Amino acid sequence: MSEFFQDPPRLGNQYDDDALLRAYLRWRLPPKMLAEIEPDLRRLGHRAATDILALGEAAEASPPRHVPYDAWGHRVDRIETSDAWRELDHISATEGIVATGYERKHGARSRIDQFVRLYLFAPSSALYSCPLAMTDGAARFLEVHGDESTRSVFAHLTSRDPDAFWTSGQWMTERTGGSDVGTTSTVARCEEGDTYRLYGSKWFTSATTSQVAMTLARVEGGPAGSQGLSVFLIELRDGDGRLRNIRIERLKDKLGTRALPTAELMLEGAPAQLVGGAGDGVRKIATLFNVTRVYNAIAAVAGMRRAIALASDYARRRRAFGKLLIEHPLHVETLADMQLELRAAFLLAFRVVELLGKDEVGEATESESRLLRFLIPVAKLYTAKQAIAVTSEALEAFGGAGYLEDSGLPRLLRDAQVLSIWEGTTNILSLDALRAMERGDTLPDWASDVKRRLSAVKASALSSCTEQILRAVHRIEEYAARAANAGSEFQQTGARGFAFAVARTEAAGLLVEHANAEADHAAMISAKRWCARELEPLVEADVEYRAGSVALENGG
Ligand code: MFK
Repeated sequence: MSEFFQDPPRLGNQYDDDALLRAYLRWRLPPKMLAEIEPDLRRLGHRAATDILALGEAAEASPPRHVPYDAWGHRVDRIETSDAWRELDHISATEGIVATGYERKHGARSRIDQFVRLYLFAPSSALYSCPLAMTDGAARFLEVHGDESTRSVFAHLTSRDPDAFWTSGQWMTERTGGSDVGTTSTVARCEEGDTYRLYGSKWFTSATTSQVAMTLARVEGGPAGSQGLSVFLIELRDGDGRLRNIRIERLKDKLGTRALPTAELMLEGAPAQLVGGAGDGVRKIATLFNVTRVYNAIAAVAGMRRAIALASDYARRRRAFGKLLIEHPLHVETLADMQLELRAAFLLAFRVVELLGKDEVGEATESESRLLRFLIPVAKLYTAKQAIAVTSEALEAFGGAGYLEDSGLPRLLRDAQVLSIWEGTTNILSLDALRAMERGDTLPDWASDVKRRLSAVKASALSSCTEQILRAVHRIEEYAARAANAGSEFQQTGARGFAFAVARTEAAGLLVEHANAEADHAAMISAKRWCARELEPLVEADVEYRAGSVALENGG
């Protein structure tokens, strides 16, 4: 009797195999542009399943190491990374993962081109996508707030030449936390002109092997709060590769993102350049973190797609109860739910990418710019939470193998878990969306944008979906008006429910618009299923009860 061995899941070309991605590109790109970029995407899709995947796995197997001292007792603070990690840096330059967005060969649509590359690259890259996010955010920051003196750094950050390519870190988080950034205690002492020295500690610093970093500090004697902060550019090392008055305390011991060197460090008079003028640092650095939040959303949908690709392949190999998993109706139903979640999140994330691209080249209307400001936190918080749910479900689809480290599967979930934590937690972003809505009076923009897009939907099979979405928009508007009357505490209590309702309704509009344009069976079924399941109940009306019940159950 022969022994049974289960086949592991396999990945094919991650561009060719992704029907949703290809349908989206056919829908949103002019055929000429798609024909131009498709060979690159197909090649990257192949690499994502072959050499880049192997490098990502090698980087994960050989995490970074902090070497504080050399053999003779000198403080050296080296962070040793694997060859694979460094190779991923080179590949991200040559594949133009950041550069494509700044070359703007296809105008506003260049961001679509770029973020599709990221989508293919990220899930194989062992989180090299994190330094790239910070690099892109820093590039955008310098494009908006920099001047002649920062031009060469911008050129490094957006280079395709691996020898010239630099990455940037983003050091906002201090011991006081990553959310309440206004309490930053790092002090900047002026030397002359725009040159300062920074003193303080940074608790989580992304990608500490980067050549530069953007950080916040309070110019000595400046006012408290976020208005008193300014943004600084640090070049980490001198010509001999030594850190410039920066001491690395330790690398963080994290649940996931293990190939990524995240350090805790002390700034002991690190030379830094003030960029964008003194003060209003949080408002200015928002240019950076709005970009990194879009990366987060794309990484989230890319992670979901990878988990589903593996689970779907496995379902075609794994036999149980006499047939393949893919022949079991309930298993198929579970995979279909995951795919639907991905489809909705994908369209939401790329909607934000489209708006970002338009905004950056000056083609967005004022209303679209306000919409972008509102939808960035909504898309980030929603896709992050769904990525955790979908990757968790995918692990279950493998049974016990999904729980074994050497299957490589648990990493999908560990790396998804960070997505709702960094770059603004779910609650912080829910409150941010609320503020963006109020300050910009954005809800009418959003409602009329959804209605305008639905008005173009002609397919009669989608008419009930359209009605459901219009009702949902109406309920959201009613809720927002009622919450505004009830006061800030009521609004804040309901902020998460509100943000999720907006996310689901926005996604519903996009699913219907896409189904109408493609008239494809999967798109139609997805739109109907989503509208039937996700649009009721949308906003929890009873937020007062919710707040009260928490207090009661905790003895308050
Ligand atoms: C693997 C484990 C970890 C790995 C580590 C990786 C490295 C670590 C990475 C991190 O550190 S992740 C944590 C990153 N932190 C954040 O993303 C910040 C989260 N907190 C927020 O987003 C808060 O909402 C915020 C800090 C902005 C609140 O601060 P304030 O001082 O109360 O801000 P306020 O008053 O709301 O806004 C100040 C100004 O900024 C306002 O401008 P105006 O006064 O002109 O109106 C805001 O409109 C503006 N602003 C705030 N958020 C904005 C924005 N503008 C545009 N876009 C936004 N998103």
